[in-house]
Amino acid sequence: MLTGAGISAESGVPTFRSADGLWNKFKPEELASMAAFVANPKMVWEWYNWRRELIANVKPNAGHFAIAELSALLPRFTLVTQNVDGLHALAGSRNIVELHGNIGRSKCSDCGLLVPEDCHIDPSAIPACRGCGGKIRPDVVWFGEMLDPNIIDAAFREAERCDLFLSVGTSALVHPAATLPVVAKRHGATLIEVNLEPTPLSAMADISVQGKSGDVLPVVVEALKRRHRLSPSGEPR
Ligand code: BJW
Ligand code: ZN
Repeated sequence: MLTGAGISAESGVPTFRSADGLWNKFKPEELASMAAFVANPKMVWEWYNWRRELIANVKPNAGHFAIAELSALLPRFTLVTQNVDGLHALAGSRNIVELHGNIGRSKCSDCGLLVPEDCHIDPSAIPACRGCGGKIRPDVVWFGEMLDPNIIDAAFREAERCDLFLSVGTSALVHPAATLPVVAKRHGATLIEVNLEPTPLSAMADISVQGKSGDVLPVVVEALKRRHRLSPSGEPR
């Protein structure tokens, strides 16, 4: 399963590319890239602090909880999320692969050393890494940066061997994440998409449902439970 910003929209987290999205005033590369951080680290940290605060004050929604239920019901389940908000974990999902990092963590922009504790960063006085003196940045994946090879390899392995791939709330524009459903489909998986609007995936999906994930996913979970006659332990009845 792959999720994107749309799954958190009903929790009040703005998406990236919708009309009222996070990128409205800026192009993605103007904030989520190393070039932006080098040119204006204060602005980039102000933006991340604003988002950290927003995320700290929201809760998982019915879509997150439906996915958590699915993760408990199915014996083999992997949730690959592009989101950095940690709401899937809060909802109780298991086996989460965070492709683009986590906004709650910080790391050194030079050597990658993780800041051990959650800390507030003052954009006017960005702390230096205790290992090498580099500037501290959010531990997320920016445009032009490699994803953690172990993480992306694990995601592709799961896409290749799954029977059913759900793509939920993603515009399917950002790679390599957007390649995962294509790979799953090529390897014979059934592809189901849930999104408010059509995406580049819609034409190849076996089922493309247009609607809010918080409305659609609980229905999908109930249907899967009925179809596979799963007991709460995930074993066939
Ligand atoms: C709802 C809803 C509701 C709303 N219910 N639905 C191949 C082809 C072309 C380009 C590339 C390529 N491979 C790599 C690239 C370059 C680039 C890229 O993909 N560019 C494209 C934009 C063209 N990729 C990269 O740079 C990646 N790195 C990489 O590939 O490295 C390789 C490399 C090799 C050698 C040298 C160097 C590098 C890294 C990508 C990192 C993306 N980072 C961000 C920021 C993360 C940190 C942060 O959050 O601040 O990740 S950008 C942003 O986009 C964020 C998201 O995770 C990601 C995806 O967005 P998402 O989740 O799809 O959100 P939206 O807003 O786009 O869509 C929301 C959807 O929800 C909409 O469709 C709505 O309709 C829907 N929706 N409400 C259901 N209630
Ligand atoms: Zn460092």
